[in-house]
Amino acid sequence: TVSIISVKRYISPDHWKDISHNCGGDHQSPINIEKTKVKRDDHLGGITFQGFDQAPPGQWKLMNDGHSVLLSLSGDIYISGAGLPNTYKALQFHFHWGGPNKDGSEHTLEGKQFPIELHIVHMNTKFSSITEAKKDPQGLAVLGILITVGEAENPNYSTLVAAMKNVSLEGDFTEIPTFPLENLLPPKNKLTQYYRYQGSLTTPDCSEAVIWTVFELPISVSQTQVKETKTSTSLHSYKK
Ligand code: SG7
Ligand code: ZN
Repeated sequence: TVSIISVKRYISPDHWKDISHNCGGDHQSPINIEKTKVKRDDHLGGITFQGFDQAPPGQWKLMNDGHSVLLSLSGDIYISGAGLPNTYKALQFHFHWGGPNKDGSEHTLEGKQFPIELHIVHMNTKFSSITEAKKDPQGLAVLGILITVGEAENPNYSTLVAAMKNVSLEGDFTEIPTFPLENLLPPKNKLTQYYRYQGSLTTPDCSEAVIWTVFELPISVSQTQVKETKTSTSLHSYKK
């Protein structure tokens, strides 16, 4: 008998523009954030978080999509204010990390890369699908949370890392109990310190449809938790 095996071709980020025109655009993410080039804008103000302080009913689905480990959110979770042109609904969050011995944040601060980066993806409520939202520069709003190594284990992160071990291969999924999303944000009194710019999705098709908010302060997890994240799952590559 002959078996036909389908092989997924590996495409490095340098060649993403060959498969998706957007990836060669002028407003591509991620970026290196340099303080000397940032302008302070006191009119932006703080983000209004809605539904971040409670665990919605039911469970959330965690899956390995090949580029990241992604958690599909349910419940009424929204952000607005802070210069955003509308209210944005939280759809999913996911993580980016490097190889076992390589940092993996996508955004860098003054050239410094962090071990892991968390993205909470929100869609402008005037749209009803990602496909529509991706065509508009104000279609999506992503919150970027940098993750650094600290002394203590982060209890909020433990459930997630434990569940990641169940989605080690592309296409795998599992269910996990919901929790208040604010558990994954920097401390409340630091949330007004963020960087804002107009950018793109960081994976193909690289649509330039994202209002980025990258928090200045990282959250911290233990060295063991970083290691567990990096080894739990196998993924493709990133721009960084
Ligand atoms: C990951 O990054 C997934 C994608 C996400 C993409 O591949 O999380 O999510 C889905 C649902 O495919 O794309 C549209 C979208 O959220 C890029 O997201 S990112 O720019 O925040 N890294
Ligand atoms: Zn991302």
